[in-house]
Amino acid sequence: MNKANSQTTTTRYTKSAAAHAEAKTLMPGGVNSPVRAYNAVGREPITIAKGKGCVVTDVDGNEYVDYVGSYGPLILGHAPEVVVAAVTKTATHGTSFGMPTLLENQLAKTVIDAVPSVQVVRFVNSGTEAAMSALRLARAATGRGKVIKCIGCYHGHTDAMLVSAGSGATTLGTPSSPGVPESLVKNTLLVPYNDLAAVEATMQAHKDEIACMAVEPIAGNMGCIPPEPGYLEGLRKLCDTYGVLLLFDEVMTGFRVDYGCAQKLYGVMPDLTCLGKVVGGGLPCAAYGGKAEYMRQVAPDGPMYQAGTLSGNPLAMAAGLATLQALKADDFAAYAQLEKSARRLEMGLAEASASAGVPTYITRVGSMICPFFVREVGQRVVNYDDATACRTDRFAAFFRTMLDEGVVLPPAQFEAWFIGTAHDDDAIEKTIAAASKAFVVASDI
Ligand code: KE4
Repeated sequence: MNKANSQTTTTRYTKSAAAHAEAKTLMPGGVNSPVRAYNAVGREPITIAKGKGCVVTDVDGNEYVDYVGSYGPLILGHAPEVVVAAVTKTATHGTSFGMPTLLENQLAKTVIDAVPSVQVVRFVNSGTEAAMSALRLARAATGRGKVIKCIGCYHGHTDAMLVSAGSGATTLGTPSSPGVPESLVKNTLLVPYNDLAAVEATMQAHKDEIACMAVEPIAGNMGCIPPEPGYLEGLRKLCDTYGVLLLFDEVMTGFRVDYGCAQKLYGVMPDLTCLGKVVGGGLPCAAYGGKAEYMRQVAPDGPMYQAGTLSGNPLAMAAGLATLQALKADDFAAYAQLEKSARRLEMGLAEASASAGVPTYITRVGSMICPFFVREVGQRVVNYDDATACRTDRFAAFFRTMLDEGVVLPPAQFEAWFIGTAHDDDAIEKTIAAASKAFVVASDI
């Protein structure tokens, strides 16, 4: 193991180490979301002091090119002027009312105009809340109880979705967390991602029992795994055949891979859509939406209950609006820029891993990218089994060296990296140079 990587707290990380030591006495794992604890990469987390553009600075003053991007929301980078100005101005007029505001109308109109399948939308505060609510709506609208989800896809921590796979292709899930009783997951059916036959078999075996098929149109929670050609179209057809609602969880892909989300990129229309991350521009905001015939069943139009104190709050609405307006500007110029930067990074990573003799399978959809540390050259990653077979030990070593070189990545092989409009050529080239060193270190593992 490279000497630098064996050190968890050199002088470079002294203040982060102290901050984390204190945090662990106060919060579970010293964090407010488990992935931030760095358990998958064998070192302590850095504590961030500030961010600007594509750079974050830790409490020791170290600067990093950032590909976490808050796990997706920061498509414009940290503290973009347009968002800061909008939030600051809005805050001077109040932060929350518990009464309707025009900002909610404005963001709702923007979302409905942008997302092809969404006719009516409800704002909530997190992706978990969006997925939980959309699932409840699917069950209410169909009168059916079961849901299909893909092994390795993540739809937030609502009980029904905290399900791990048993053996076999089509499995009744078992709870993936203590505190989730069997009774709450017995209606959750699991299939491998990118496997239409398993979906058809499940729908056939549970005819008239399934309310919806929930899926990330691009799986972003086991790395970045694009749908195989025909997969999404096949899900649409199967859902139509069996009277199952198709729920696209676009919390991560929404406005990320296309202004019209993955559903526009692939031309497949779901019945319900979850949004999050980018739609809130870095503030707590998410949404679920879809066809009016379903959404009009949500209270108070209809009987399906869902509520939230801070849902649609002005600060999140202002941040989301400013972000989407920036993405739309100059005929969606941001997406062309993101594509250019992401393609350059993809090529650079491929060249660096090849020259270090480290087998990788690099996936990318727009500004979501993931180098999988596969075991053999030529191996593909199309589902959870493929992803979990990767050399996570090599990824961890790669991660630690990248951090020492001033590049901070999502701290697990099973996360996507996010490129934003603030990642300029210098940042991309610095990342590729760091990766050249980090792949050599990983090759020693
Ligand atoms: P939140 O409840 O974390 O806002 O959203 C849950 C969620 C729902 N659906 C998809 C497709 C998601 O990617 C997420 C959250 N993504 C993770 C990233 N792997 C959030 C990071 C974290 O858990 O800290």
